[in-house]
Amino acid sequence: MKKLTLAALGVAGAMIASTAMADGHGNSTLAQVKEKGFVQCGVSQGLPGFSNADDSGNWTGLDVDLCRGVAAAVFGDANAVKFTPLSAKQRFTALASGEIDILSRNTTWTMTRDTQLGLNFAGVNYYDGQGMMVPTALGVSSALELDGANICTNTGTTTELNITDFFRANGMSFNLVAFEKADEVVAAYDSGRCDVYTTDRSGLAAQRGKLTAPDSHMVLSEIISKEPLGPVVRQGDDQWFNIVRWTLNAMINAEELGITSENVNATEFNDVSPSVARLVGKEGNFGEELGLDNKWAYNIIRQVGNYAESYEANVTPLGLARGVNALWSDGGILYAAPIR
Ligand SMILES: N[C@@H](CCC(=O)N[C@@H](CS)C(=O)NCC(=O)O)C(=O)O
Repeated sequence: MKKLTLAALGVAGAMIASTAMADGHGNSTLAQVKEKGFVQCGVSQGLPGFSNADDSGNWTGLDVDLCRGVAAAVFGDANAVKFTPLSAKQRFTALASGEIDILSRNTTWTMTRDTQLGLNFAGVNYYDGQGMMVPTALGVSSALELDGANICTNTGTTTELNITDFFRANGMSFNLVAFEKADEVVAAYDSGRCDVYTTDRSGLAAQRGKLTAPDSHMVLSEIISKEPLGPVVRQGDDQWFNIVRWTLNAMINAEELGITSENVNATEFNDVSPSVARLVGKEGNFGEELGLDNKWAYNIIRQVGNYAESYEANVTPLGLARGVNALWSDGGILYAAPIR
């Protein structure tokens, strides 16, 4: 397996990506995945609610479910997936080199990541924004009171860039204390080395439980950035891009149509609306056109669930309400293109 530096990717990302996609024999990602019998999914090193392994190595989370959904769509088996834990710094190289088939790791879609790395974002599965956590004992109520603060965060993230912008824009000084591993960031903040822990607000909610005294910390009200988080694939393989994109769309559309892991089975026997018939493969050739079985979305919903089921099982326990991640029809901004 080739090891690539990000600098190399910046120069020749697209070329590297198409080499990795074609595997030297002209095989598509779908063909390679089918041949090995599983999807290799890049995830975080442990972020409760999004991608987190228990003591027996079972992965759960919203990002994990997206990968299980792709496995269900491709193999009819949501367990035909293996997970590669990656730090923020390692993640893009792992995808570009072909070590993983999908990156589903609370990764923010930005313009340079789209244009410089030979990668494509297949959609957004969680709309987030960057926040700041402080010990309640620090006695501040606004980020604008943080002049001169020591700030803990992860390297290789948008977080580092946004916090720099925020402090500069507000004429404040700060000292960045950055680590590659998220657990090192948490440990440093917990030990009092930093006044502030900054990351995506979902990350703050997820990591808070790892602190010695979670209730002695507060998240400030300021949201200093847009962090649209979503799954990423290599450029140059539109079929695989579509499979990932439509797996996400199928989960969101299933929620909108009221189809769940519990009731999808009944769609086989009962009359259903034309939209539901297309989703579950009773009508049309939507699966075949993706290179899959027409039951692709049926299998995703039956085995993994719709977006709401995944959100409620994984993200709701962190205390994060649906908010902007509600469906457009419920006042949020989740809006999946239709299956037709
Ligand atoms: N969304 C941001 C931040 C992603 C990030 O790496 N966040 C850290 C802090 S929440 C993280 O995922 N930690 C978990 C880990 O490294 O396993 C990005 O794409 O750059």
